[in-house]
Amino acid sequence: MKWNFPIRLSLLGLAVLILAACGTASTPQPVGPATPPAPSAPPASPTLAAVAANTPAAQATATAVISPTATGVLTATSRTAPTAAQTATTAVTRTAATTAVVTATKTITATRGITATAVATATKSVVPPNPAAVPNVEIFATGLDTPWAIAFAPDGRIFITERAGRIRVIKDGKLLAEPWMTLDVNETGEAGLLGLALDPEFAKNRYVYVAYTDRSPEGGLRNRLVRLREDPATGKGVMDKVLIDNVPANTYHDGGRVKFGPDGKLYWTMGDAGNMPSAQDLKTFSGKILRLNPDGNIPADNPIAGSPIYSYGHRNPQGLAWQPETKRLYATEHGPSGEKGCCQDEVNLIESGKNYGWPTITGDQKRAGMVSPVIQSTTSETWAPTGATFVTSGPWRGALLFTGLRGQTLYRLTLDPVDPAKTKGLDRLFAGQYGRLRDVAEGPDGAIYILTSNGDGRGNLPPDGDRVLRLTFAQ
Ligand SMILES: [Ca+2]
Repeated sequence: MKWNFPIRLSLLGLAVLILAACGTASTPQPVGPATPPAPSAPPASPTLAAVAANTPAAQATATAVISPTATGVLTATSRTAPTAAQTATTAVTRTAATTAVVTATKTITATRGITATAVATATKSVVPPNPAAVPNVEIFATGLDTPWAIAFAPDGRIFITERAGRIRVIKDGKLLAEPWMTLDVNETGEAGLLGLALDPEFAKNRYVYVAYTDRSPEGGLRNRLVRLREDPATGKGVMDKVLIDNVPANTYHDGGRVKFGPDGKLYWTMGDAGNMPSAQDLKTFSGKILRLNPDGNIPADNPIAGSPIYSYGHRNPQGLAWQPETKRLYATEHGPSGEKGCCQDEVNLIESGKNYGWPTITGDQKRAGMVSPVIQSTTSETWAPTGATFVTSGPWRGALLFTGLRGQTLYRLTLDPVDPAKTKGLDRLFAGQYGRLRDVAEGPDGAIYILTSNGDGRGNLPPDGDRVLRLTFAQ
């Protein structure tokens, strides 16, 4: 027994979905309504995906979905469907620079001896990125004091740290006057309240993670990573748990970036706190990128058993970003400012357990057992790089953006799609226009948000304070 499903149009009318099914059956079942309606909005995922789904009574339907933002390397995947008698395979191919094809195949053997195979293929035009596209820049919020990190809650709120210890919230486009929480920090030099990340399950558990510098009971500076919690009764933050305490601190080189990786682990960057050799010492957390479970325990697959150290040999890393399709981690790092020459700010491809060289090597120097940066700013240019993010949508998608303090620039780095340790180009945007730039992040609305840092003692603060800039592109 053989039958064909009708051709359907789906995916915003752009993708053509050809659905065919064949099979044998002792009692052929009528072909009911096949796939549910295609989603009216593009999938959020930047990767290509194919989904095969079953209808009851041993009929097979398959739907292929292609994200319009798909770029880069496409891979084939396969999986076994939840019940033993079902198998599904998905193949993703790219037929041209601007076209991608997803084929999903599903075979079902059901209880009544029916075997059905469905094949679905969807083709979608993929508009190529246009790095030359010029964004509209909106001053989204003003009146901030040295903001350091920005993060987006699933309920639409935007959380921003201010280095003096305040966690501010933008709700419905307005910066709320009253902080979500004020922490007792020690704002001195580059230290104070720094990074912030929301738990991936924030909607359920309301956990917020921050890193800050304060004074220990003995009076010395220390860095700590803590978990906060939003009290549902008040909508305000309260201390929940100290995850790592008493990490050496200084008035400078305190790292401070806090982010969740796509692996669900919590990452925290730590600078050398002015003690250069400590970056090579695996007994201290200075000069490291640390990786934790969200509850503060050590992940079993960390490179050093029982240690949160994920990579070492860092001077002062302050930006983390994961390439969406490959999950590769890139980090920005401040190069020397006199103690070992000048400049040579870095972007590194971070891999588990690797040594990034500080203070033994700088810039492009190489040494066995150490990893040199994918790009560095040379001895004649200073970026002072901090926040970083990959762009997943719009004409800049695929680029790694990072902000510069001293450079007063938004840097747009194009990585080599073949060799992840090489780059294809670096563009410098808005040089000097908005002053010192601290953090950059892509919002859930696809806009790019940037924090200025002109009130940090090293810039020229406008009368309306530090700002959140919002970058969008004309449709
Ligand atoms: Ca290095």
